[in-house]
Amino acid sequence: MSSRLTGDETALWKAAARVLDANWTGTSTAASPGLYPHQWSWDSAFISMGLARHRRDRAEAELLSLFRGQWADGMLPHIVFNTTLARHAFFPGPELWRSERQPAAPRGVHTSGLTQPPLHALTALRLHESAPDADSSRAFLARLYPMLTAQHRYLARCRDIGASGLIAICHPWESGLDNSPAWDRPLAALRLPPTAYAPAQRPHTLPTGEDYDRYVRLVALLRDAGYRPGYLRDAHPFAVEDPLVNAVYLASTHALAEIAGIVGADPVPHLECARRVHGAILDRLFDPDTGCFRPRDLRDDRLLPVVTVGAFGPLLDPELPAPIVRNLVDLLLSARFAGAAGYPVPTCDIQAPAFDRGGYWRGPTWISTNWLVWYGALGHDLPVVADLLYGATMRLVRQSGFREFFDPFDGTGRGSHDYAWSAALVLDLLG
Ligand code: 9YW
Repeated sequence: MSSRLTGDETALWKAAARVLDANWTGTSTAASPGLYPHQWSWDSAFISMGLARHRRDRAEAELLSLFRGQWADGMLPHIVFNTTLARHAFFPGPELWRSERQPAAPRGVHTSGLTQPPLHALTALRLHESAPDADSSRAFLARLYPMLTAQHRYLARCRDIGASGLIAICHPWESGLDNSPAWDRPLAALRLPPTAYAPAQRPHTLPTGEDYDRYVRLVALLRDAGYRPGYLRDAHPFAVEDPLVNAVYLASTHALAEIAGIVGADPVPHLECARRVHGAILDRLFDPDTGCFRPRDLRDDRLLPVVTVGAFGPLLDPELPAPIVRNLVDLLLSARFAGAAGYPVPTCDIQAPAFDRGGYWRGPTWISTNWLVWYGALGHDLPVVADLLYGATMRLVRQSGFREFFDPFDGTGRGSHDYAWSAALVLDLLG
């Protein structure tokens, strides 16, 4: 803990550290006690950043434990199941994914067959930047580098479905923003076979009903096709290039180039990949008419209509042109986002018909997306925006605790309590 914290900040820091301690399973961190008892991929990356400020040993263990679930083709799954828990501790559990039947999946560990935003190289570099012991940190990076490289190679080889340099998500869960209104149109267009899974098995705080039914059917299609890259590319009905996912991919690709330099590997292939992704984000996901970024549906080659918090993802691109940065800041501060929300950043444009202040990723503020926009703002030297996000995030957790998500107007906490990434990212922000 930093010695320059005020009394109030020290209390917050200690409360956040207590959440991470309580959620530690001995080898990794449960995303939230009760509701999400397993290890989720991008949660793990955020959590590791917080652990780095509190329990460095656990920060490294967290990432290594996640990569135990990495498939032979490099795919890093979005859930690594805790096999010591009852089989039905979370639905959908291993029985939906059946990873044990996939030749590429690791033995002795059950995983999902989808991935999530590839934040991990950025996390690894951030861990290195705050490391007390440079030699041991370099050794850790050298151990992780081949796994990170394999993860990025998988994405470039198997997820560049549009042959554009960008990676595509094949399921809303892969975006991390599960029921975002961004996915409404491609989901509505699906013609899917019925499934045997009953939505009633889900806890009431999670999206259920017709959308949920579609999520499960999409998984069944992927699974029955053996999660094959050829199927994903040519036949799977859901394939979207998302600006937030691709901006995270780009930031992590830059981080991978830096890590390569630190561990004595060649950074050039990563820099070349970064150049391509940067160009493709601008060419394919920026809409000059509205001045913002939106996801591209690869199945009908159109930009999706709703503007969400994902529009600010490209602030993570260090080379984003200055006029576009200004557009994004204007949009962020406007009445569509921070201008009308006491506790920004709402996850959907407040003026969009789909906006729902209590609807999970359809409006509420989340600490993870706040952190990503804050980090992007710092990279573009936007102290006013960064301070706004820092201040809003601290007010949220002071007022409502480490909740899963928050009402963007009055800051009421919603969803699960003691949510690990909310605590971890507060530790990272406090420094
Ligand atoms: C689900 C664990 C996950 C996050 C996702 C979030 C939620 C629930 O919780 O998903 O059913 O997978 O949407 O981003 O990783 O915290």
